[in-house]
Amino acid sequence: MTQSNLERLIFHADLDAFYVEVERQYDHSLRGKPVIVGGMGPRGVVSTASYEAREFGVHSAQSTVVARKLCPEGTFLPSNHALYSEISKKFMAILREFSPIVISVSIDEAYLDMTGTKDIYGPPQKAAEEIRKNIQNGIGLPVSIGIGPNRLVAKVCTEYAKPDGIFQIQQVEAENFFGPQPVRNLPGIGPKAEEALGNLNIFTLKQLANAPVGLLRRALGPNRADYIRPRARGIDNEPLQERGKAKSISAETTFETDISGQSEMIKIVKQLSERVGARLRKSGQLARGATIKLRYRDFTTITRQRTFPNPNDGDQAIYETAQALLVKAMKERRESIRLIGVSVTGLGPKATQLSLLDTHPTADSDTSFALDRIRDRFGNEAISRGTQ
Ligand code: TTP
Ligand code: MG
Repeated sequence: MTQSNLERLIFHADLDAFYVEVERQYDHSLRGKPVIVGGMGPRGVVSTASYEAREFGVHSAQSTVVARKLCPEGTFLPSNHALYSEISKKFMAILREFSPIVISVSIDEAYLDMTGTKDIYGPPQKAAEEIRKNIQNGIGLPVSIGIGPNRLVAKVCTEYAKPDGIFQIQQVEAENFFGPQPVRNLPGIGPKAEEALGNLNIFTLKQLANAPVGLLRRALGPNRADYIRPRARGIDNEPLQERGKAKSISAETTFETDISGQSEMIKIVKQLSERVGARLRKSGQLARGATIKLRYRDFTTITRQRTFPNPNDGDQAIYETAQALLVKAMKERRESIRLIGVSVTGLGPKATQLSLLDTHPTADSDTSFALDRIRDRFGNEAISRGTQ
């Protein structure tokens, strides 16, 4: 399997039947048997069930009373949250040994950005095996790992990896892999959206991906429809970052008269990139990607985003990415523009990110720092990199 070192590589790790497996470490007689952990009172609910108990139809959030009826031979245990959260911390700490960018999303689940780690850990499957081995050795628990080009595909892959396995899908395979799956398999589609889509005779992700935009927008609302449609093909360009902590630094220019020349636009993108870059470096953070915003003469506004091969704070990386996005957008819609904006997204602390992922020398960053100092002393217009 070929995978360039710069392609995005996201792992999603999720412990198997977490609470049950912890209990099994203390009582080996529970291994291989139906075990249910949860609230034991009359109003208690199942926290989780072992895979053996799942065969009986027992599942999380079900009433324990119902679970007992479905699986009378199961062992029912109360949960011990303090213990589980202590083990969860150890789990996350092991994951952090493999990547500085680990986003934990629940007690037993996290995303790891493994982009550019091939030289360190070898191919993704091997890296995932290594993680599984360290988790087994460190906390004695089985874990499943989904591997994909983005968070969305990695998450869906974990479902196929479970239990106790690894499953990988590359970006080129993602559309075919997603196509036949029911819409409900797409993270973010709950029972309500499933029903709304079913009313439109949309049952599979392929049908969802190919559905007319207007129809979807009416059924799901415009924002949700626009968000979900590319995801049905396995496309997800969001940088890996804590939800709700999304931060960006941006600069934009509105023109007194609309501009139409591409070289003029590129010049402006360069200035905006340098402005954003200087603010980014001052903030002491690295960005994971850049975005451009274009507003056309008729006020329609688009944004286009792209992730950097490595977290970065150099002007050149921002400018090159923003320029490529501009050129691409202009190919799609050649029209005069009234506003251009450039921003950097997916900001994170520098010290940790540089340590592992950025194995390349940061000449861009160093040069940009030097230019910042000159600009600080002599003003913004004093010096500018040559346009290539
Ligand atoms: P999950 O990862 O959803 O489930 P799991 O680890 O038990 O099983 P698997 O990942 O193999 O499918 O949730 C992790 C833990 O969170 C789970 O062990 C118990 C707890 N939990 C609840 O308490 N209530 C719930 O409704 C769910 C879904 C999980
Ligand atoms: Mg789990």
